[in-house]
Amino acid sequence: MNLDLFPEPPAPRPAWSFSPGAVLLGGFALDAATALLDAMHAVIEQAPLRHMVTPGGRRLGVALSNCGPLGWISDHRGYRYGALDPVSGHAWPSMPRCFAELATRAAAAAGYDSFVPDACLINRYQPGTRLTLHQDKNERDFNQPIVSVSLGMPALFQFGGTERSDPAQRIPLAHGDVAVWGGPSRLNYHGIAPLKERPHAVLGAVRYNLTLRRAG
Ligand code: MD6
Ligand code: FE
Repeated sequence: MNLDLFPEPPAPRPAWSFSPGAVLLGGFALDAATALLDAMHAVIEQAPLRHMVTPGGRRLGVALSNCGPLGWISDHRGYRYGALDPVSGHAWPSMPRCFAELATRAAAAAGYDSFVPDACLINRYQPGTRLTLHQDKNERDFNQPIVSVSLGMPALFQFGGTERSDPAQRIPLAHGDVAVWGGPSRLNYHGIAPLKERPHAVLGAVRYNLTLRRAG
């Protein structure tokens, strides 16, 4: 019998490699999720989530913010990293220690030693939000991996090859999952399929993604 006082723990999902140099660590962030969310909410109180504009004039469906010494920015001039929040004119909020520690541990678990992030993008998705296929190539050193933490509603990660037209795998991402990728997959195209409305028990109809990078 399963009394409510002792709910079944989620079935462990092992780590698996979905492409050379790319590893999905199932549930790796579950133990830290409450601390990560508290810290994230403190960051977005200082640097609110906003819809940036692409160089082509399109409004991004994902709402985003940043913390750490560098933040990712999109505007009519292009995509880049910058030290200042263009909305406030102030430095981005500092990176919470629990973000950096989790990123270093996850990178090591995926085979990337001594990863120290200097930028964290915070992305918010709502039902229907998608992220079209793109490459992450605004960082200086492509030898550094990226650590990506999923919180809240589940999503389908589309993961292609180095050409936009390459076929894409579809990888389910759940609350607490951490994807680490680098090496031969570092410049592969990827995106998020339009989010279905499958509310998370605690967060509701929202998904947050933290991507931790070495940008500078
Ligand atoms: C997301 N992630 O999971 C979007 N990029 O919401 C990304 O675009 C991404 O997860 C580089 C590496 C890992 C990622
Ligand atoms: Fe990306």
